[in-house]
Amino acid sequence: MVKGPAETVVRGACPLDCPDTCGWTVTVRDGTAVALRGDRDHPFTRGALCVKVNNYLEHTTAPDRLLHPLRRVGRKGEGRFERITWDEALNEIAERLTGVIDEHGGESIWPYYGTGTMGYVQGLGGGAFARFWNVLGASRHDPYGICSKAGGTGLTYTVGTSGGMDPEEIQHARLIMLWGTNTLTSGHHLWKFVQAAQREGAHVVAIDPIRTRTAEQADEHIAPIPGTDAALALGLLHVVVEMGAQDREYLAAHTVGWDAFREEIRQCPPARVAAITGLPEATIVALGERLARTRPTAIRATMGLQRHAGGGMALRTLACIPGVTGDWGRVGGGLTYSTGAWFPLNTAAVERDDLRARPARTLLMTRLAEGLLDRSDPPVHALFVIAANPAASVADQNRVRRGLAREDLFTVVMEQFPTETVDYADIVLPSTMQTEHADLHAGWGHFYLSWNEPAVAPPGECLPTTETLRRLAERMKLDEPCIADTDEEMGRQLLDGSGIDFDELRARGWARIERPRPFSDGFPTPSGKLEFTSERAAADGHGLLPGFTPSAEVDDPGLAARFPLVLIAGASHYFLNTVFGNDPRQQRRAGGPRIRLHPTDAAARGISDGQPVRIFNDRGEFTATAEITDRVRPGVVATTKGHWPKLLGGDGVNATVDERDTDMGGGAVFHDNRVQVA
Ligand SMILES: Nc1nc2c(c(=O)[nH]1)N[C@H]1C(S)=C(S)[C@@H](COP(=O)(O)OP(=O)(O)OC[C@H]3O[C@@H](n4cnc5c(=O)[nH]c(N)nc54)[C@H](O)[C@@H]3O)O[C@H]1N2
Ligand SMILES: Nc1nc2c(c(=O)[nH]1)N[C@H]1C(S)=C(S)[C@@H](COP(=O)(O)OP(=O)(O)OC[C@H]3O[C@@H](n4cnc5c(=O)[nH]c(N)nc54)[C@H](O)[C@@H]3O)O[C@H]1N2
Ligand SMILES: [Mo]
Repeated sequence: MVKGPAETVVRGACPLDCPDTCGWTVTVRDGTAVALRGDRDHPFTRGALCVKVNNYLEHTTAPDRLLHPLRRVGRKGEGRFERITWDEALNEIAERLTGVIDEHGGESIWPYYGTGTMGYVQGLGGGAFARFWNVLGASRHDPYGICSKAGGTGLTYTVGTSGGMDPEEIQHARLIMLWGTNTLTSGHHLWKFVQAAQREGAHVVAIDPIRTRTAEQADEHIAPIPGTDAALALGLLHVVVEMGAQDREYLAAHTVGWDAFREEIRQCPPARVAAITGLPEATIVALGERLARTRPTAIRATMGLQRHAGGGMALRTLACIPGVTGDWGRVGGGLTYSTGAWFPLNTAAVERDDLRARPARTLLMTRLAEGLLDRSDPPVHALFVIAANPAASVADQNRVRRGLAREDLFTVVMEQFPTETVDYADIVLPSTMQTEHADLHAGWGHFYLSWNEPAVAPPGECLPTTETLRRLAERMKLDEPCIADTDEEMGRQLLDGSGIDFDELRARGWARIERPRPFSDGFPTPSGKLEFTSERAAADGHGLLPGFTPSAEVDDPGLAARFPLVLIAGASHYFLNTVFGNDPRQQRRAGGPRIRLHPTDAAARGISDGQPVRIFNDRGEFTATAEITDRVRPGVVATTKGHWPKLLGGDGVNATVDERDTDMGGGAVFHDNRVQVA
């Protein structure tokens, strides 16, 4: 699109791991990006960005941006480097990787990618990265457990997929339950659909142990003990069934196992659920009655409530609610978690599993410490990190650091900024940012695909992941032709068979995926129906029926005696995971790490507002400023992810989090964590 003589407007999309995947436009004058705005034409994000990404252009020119390849000269973790050329960097990497493969086999390489970019060409989709490592026979990497996999797995037992209702339909709901989700912070574009429903008289309930800014804007806030949501769901259904408000027609036509599940519900009267959840019985009864009366009811759940030992089961049970009320069958009813599963992308064509000579093990993003310190089948000898900052974002930070500090480990980190993780690299490669490379994105909070067209040339010597791997493949004499594919070719491959035209997508910037309303064409389960009883879950060891699986640490009385406070560390309003943690403007807005304590917990410890405190358990500790507030329940304390420990001169919140799996999908347990504060 031409604007003035020397001014063009280039369409793109935000690459960050937020459900909204905003459409944006970049105004370029004489080769320089001069403005970045929300794309007004994008049907879901409608021209608005967020308090973080509004300043994305400034972030691309930040003084600490990595612009050249570097080689470590100091100790691992120290962050001292010398500048080298791309030739030197690629030669050294090629030589070291070849050596590792010859000596220990391909599986001793761990290609480690995170959520820095959600792009299917450059990043999380695996994309070009996957095909390169498939050719080399490296270990496989699973990044999903750190974020959403527990809940996704639980949902899949009940409804066959983690993709639920179209979030836009929330505007038609009359009861909206924002369940373990902080919409106004972690994906605010949904809010206008919530407000549209409110204008039509909808009642909005936030279910969150913390009175977040979202809970504050809701009509009602219910604060259960963390990790007890499945019990609450069963208690609400108890009220519905007592009132005879279950949808008998829907149950008969579209579900299996209702009789058995109804028995499970009978075991959970509100009085019992009140004792488990720490909620007044009357609150449970009142919400249950409202649920019984209000059609359609929409549940918005995201990742917060599944970062617990019972997180998979929690989502499995929540997905049953619209089955009992029949709301899955009504426009504006159902549950939405992550829409990602609905996108008809041909990821296989880009990842190219067929290039593997033999099967390989899968290493979990969440288990970096174990992978580096304990695995011997074979040990990991080379780690290649892109779009991840595990030294800050992964559980058990102290052990992660010990693993990264191993002298016999060869580590490459491809990054935009000198993160905590970069400090442990042998070789650092400077990465392009979103305005400088091409990519394809699928939202996970709506039904729109985006194409991100590069707007400007990269600064310094920055390269995209794709180009880096093409050049590395040349050095390593990999003759597999597809490795030379261009970014555009991979974009086209991803759309192959999707019914979406690449050139149209590119011209408009976004495209809605065409599909029937979920689940008007049946549930993608083995029975084709919603499965209250799931043979698959039973076979996987999770029981035939949904139910309530207690948290591990929250529910451990022995541990509670030593560490009486449950710590929740959710999304920060001002950072996106650890992205922007180095941005002075965002640091100022965030105001340093804080820990929210209830007045009774503060008083019991003699802690006053604004005081620096230590938050610790057997795994580690970090420091934060005490904020005394009734936004948290007694016994619950809250902080956020996102701060860079290295800039604060200590450890971060993840020093206290255990490297332990949730019940399903190998998820991380960030909010199932007991600490003491002093
Ligand atoms: N501004 C901003 N936006 C983000 C991110 C960010 O870092 N900053 N991160 C992005 C990413 S990677 C993701 S995965 C999403 C995550 O988005 P969310 O799912 O919103 O993630 P959290 O902030 O972890 O948790 C949401 C809420 O769940 C609550 N919670 C914790 N435990 C429980 C529980 O047991 N039961 C209930 N009912 N509630 C509980 C927390 O108090 C929190 O307010 O957001 C994305 N958006
Ligand atoms: N305590 C606690 N910890 C958590 C969570 C929590 O709720 N509580 N949430 C977890 C969740 S949901 C997630 S998703 C993870 C996220 O954990 P990570 O996936 O490690 O994400 P980030 O920490 O944001 O690090 C991403 C890095 O990628 C870089 N990057 C961005 N774009 C690109 C690119 O195009 N190329 C390259 N090479 N690099 C790029 C950024 O500069 C940034 O340093 O954190 C988890 N950690
Ligand atoms: Mo995430």
